[in-house]
Amino acid sequence: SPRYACTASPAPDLYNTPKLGMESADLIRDFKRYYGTYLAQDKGCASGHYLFTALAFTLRDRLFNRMKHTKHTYAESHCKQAYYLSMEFLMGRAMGNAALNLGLDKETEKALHDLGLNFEELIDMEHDAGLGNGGLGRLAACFIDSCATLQLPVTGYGLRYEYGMFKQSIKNGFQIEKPDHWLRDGNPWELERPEFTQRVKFGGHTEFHREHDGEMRVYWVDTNDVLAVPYDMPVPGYQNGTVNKLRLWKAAATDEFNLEDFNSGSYTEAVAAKNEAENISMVLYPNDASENGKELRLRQQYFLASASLQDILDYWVANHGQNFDHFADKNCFQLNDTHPTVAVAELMRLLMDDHELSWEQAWDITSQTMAYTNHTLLPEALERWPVNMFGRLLPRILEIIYEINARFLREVANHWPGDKKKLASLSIIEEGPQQQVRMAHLAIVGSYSINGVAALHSELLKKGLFHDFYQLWPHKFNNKTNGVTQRRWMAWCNPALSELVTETIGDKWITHLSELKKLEPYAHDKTFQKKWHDAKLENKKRLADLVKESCGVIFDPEAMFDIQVKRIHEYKRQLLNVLHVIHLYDRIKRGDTEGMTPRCVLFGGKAAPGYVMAKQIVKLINNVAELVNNDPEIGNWLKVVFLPNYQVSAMEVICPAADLSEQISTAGKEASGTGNMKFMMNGAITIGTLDGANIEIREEAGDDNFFLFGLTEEEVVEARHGYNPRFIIENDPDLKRVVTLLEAGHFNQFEPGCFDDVIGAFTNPHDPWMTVADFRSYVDAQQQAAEAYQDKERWTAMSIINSANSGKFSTDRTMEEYNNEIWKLEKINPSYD
Ligand code: B1N
Repeated sequence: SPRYACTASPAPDLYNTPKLGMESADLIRDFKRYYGTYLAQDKGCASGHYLFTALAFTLRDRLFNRMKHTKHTYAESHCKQAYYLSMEFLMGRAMGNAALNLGLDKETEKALHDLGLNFEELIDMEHDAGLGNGGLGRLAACFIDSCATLQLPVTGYGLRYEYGMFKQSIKNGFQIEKPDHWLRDGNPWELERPEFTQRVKFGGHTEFHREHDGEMRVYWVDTNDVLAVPYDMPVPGYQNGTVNKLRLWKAAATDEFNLEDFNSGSYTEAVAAKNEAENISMVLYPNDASENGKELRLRQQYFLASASLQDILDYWVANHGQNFDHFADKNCFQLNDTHPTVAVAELMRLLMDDHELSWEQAWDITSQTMAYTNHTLLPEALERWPVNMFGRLLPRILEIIYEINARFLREVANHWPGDKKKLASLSIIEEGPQQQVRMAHLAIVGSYSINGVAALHSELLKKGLFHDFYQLWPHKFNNKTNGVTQRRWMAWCNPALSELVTETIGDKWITHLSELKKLEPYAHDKTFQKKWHDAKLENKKRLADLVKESCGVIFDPEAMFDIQVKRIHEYKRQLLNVLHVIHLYDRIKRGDTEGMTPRCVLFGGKAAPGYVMAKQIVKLINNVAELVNNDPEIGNWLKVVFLPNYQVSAMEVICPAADLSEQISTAGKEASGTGNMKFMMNGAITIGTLDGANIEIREEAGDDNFFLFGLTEEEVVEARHGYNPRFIIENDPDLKRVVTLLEAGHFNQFEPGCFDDVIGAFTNPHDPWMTVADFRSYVDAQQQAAEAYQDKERWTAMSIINSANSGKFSTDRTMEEYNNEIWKLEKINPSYD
């Protein structure tokens, strides 16, 4: 593997220390010790892998010391703590962030330089920790970053997947998936903590026994247990001494699991059976915003919930014994969507069966500590588990859910006397040919707070999906508009812009993003504009290099960079973007280039492996790109690429380089979006619908600094009746030509019928995404954007104004709101020096 091959740089001289400041000298001392002694490398061949690892260990020492200290400070203060339970933490790379947050980025660069090494090259060695699908997983990563920076005592709990999000490559225009064995070369950022191993039960049955004291007790027996081994990853705050913890569970087989078979003479079969247990944390399910109902997924969810809660209860018992009187004042659990929601029933079980609390005591604690965040309205993402499967896998948990439901339905009956329909529609158990457990209902019944992730989304939850629950418990519902951390998404990934911003308004924006507002007075300042434009140009060159390397296509940095990167999904409407690209192609071919701006259109994103339509859209983008890029008549007017394997580290190069940010989902479908915020922060201008957080982005940027198009959510609902895409196509000559090209097979000349399904989808009167309905206003908005781009001063002013008004979209603000309105934690300063 090239990872272990000799690098261009020679091995560092281990015996000669350059004269440097204290910090750098310490870094060099530790780096050399890890490289030369711990990793036993010597002079001659330097391999990137060992250099990377030595530097990671050097930084990791500093992180773990602070992490220990932070933990002790929390323990001594007896503060309330919050736990963020999530099936996904899309962390990306850790090294650059660690150096920045430790305040060692400059020193590290200098120290390595003095050793003849290049920091950036080492940073590029790191595998992304791709333990998430997209927005939901990356949000969790930004949240814990902000909590550490705000010095909030918050711990993340997740799964240590052996295989993260698959690696995507493109062959013949089609997406190919390859496994992402991100741990193969070791993960220097984690620390195994076998002493905190937990045991998680599956299967078996329950038995009820009356004890000597006359109390009934429940025993869940004959189970197949799996061990949960924790691995801790440090989560550093920004230069404040706080390092919080992300605890990820790995599944391991118990020994007795194997023993039964062993004794019956099948030793090898017994050892092989380990797989069944260890499979639980093997792979991340790669479906964004859709559920597949597989039993292994439910196993994963229960494994996360049970291991995490047992860990937290052990910590409680170690400090308070079996007295749970103040447990609810000192703990709270934020559920990242319904994925960890089985925690509601698991906490009941642990408190009753293991800690001998009554139902009432356990329910008071559970319903005062659980809080649920909803991330989507799409019906295909709502989790439901067949009661049969649930009962087989988690019999005790199902009993508890039945009891929660029985008590809840009594409350419903009191609220709506005699209303059978309400009982059926609100019940946690869905009746029908196949009974199902509705996880969202369990989450709502069990939680004291329920929030959406952008203003519109939270309103739609109350109006639609959870309307009846809102009638019952209006006080539980609230909004928490998403954000992103400006440490990674500006300070780290956009050094050119960051330096300019800091030299202009100081560096407070790194922890107080609203400070960016102070840039607004410079929006029309010629000198400042020039510097802003130069920074953008530098970033565009960096992206052009990446595009050239991975797609073999030349992007002209002077052209408009028009970018849509996100999961491939019909509701996100990459298809609408392609139709516009085809429209531009058609205009150029007809010589109608008046008012046109040279554009480089970049697509990126993964399609879920089983999502056939999404994969065909990927193929269409690639076929259109192939034709456009190789047509001399098109020349520099238009370039189109599909950048393979879009991931966190790619976004770090992409978002600083964007001019135009595509946020074009069907209104009402994108709960929030967070890519939109990264682009805005880095000075891109949004072309978008009134959907999710776009609405708030436009409010902050001002109507003049946003290219709005498309139906509103209410208009979408309205326009569904009598929707006739064929009629619209016939009456719009531009669209008509686009569709004619597609139907003539112009983009699939040697692949007949290849796009029939795609064409069928957007021309169907039942197309839920209403692509054709928004085509005209989209094309018009694109034309406005093209014209605005030609006026360099105007565009640069718009760019500055967008960035200046992005303060709201920091997760620092989001976390302050979660804390003030849901968690109510006090900030703890570990004052580490
Ligand atoms: O969560 C993001 C939002 O910004 C996006 O708008 C939203 O689409 C995204 C099941 C999901 N919603 N639901 C999921 C992911 C994985 C899975 O297995 C659902 N992802 C979102 C952050 O709030």
